[in-house]
Amino acid sequence: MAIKADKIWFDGKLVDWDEANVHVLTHTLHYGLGAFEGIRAYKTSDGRSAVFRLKEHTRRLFDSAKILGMEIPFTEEEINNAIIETLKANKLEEGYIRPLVFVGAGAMGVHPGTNPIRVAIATWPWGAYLGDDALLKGIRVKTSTFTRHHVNIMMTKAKACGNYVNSVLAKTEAVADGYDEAVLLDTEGYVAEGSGENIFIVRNGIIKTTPLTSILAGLTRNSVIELARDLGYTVVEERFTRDKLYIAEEAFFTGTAAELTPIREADRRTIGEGQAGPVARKLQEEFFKVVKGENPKYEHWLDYYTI
Ligand code: PPE
Repeated sequence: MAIKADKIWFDGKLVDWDEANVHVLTHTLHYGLGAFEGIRAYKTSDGRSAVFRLKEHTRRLFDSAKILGMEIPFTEEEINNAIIETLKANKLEEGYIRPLVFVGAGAMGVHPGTNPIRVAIATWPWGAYLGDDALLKGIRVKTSTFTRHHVNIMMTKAKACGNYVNSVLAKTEAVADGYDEAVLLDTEGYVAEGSGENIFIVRNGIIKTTPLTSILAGLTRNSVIELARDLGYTVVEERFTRDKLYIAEEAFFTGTAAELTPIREADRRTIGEGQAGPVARKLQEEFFKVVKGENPKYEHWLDYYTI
């Protein structure tokens, strides 16, 4: 799917979409050392728009850069402002936001040396990540033949560009095999996460999700845990095996792009009733209320703007 908007924020200023280009010797293109974010903005019920958990996403971008030893030549506040500026420049009432920090061209060789650290922010309209039916009906997943990262091989707390080779391999395999998404196991064989989502299961009414050890600390995961506890559900962060997923009453993915996507089948086994279950549906409903500004308790997760 081709995406497009008018402007991209690039190293401190807005440039035309078609002008936001880099040299082929861009260091990150060769070696993968870079960090990115995925953020969503939603149209709120009062006619304005709001970025969901903007500050936390920007904080994670800076954390990722720190882990990777990259110094971002802007402050967090400057990036927060730049994100809003880009959404406005593109007249986007809602959409997806992709900040990217990368090592520019200069010297080649593994050592990034004094190559410039560059920052781009793109925004574009992006609907349901896993297809229009996914949010309502749920998706089919496959346990990947690719293992998720070991904590001392890739930096799993960083949303690092290079980490996503593993995700692309797993996703491509799953789609080629006729599934919607991959579930990756960790290096010890426990369920870790999707190629671009965190994972939850429900059994005996208790919601369980993978602990943060080797997965990306998803902000949707964090939000859903808080919303679920607020609604009176018990949520435990505990590792579980793939067969626990098979016998779950419900399972679902969370992520900025995927939002809250129910899983209806795993490795050809129907999960629960084979459709979005009541817990997933309830949490989805609450989540969409929050992002649309319909729950005053969570106003602090929203940064409003108007076009
Ligand atoms: N795990 C992984 C590996 C991951 O990539 C994401 C986000 C998450 C968990 C959930 O994190 P959060 O968005 O903070 O709830 N994946 C992003 C990129 C997806 C893509 O295809 O690109 C996203 O959802 O924006």
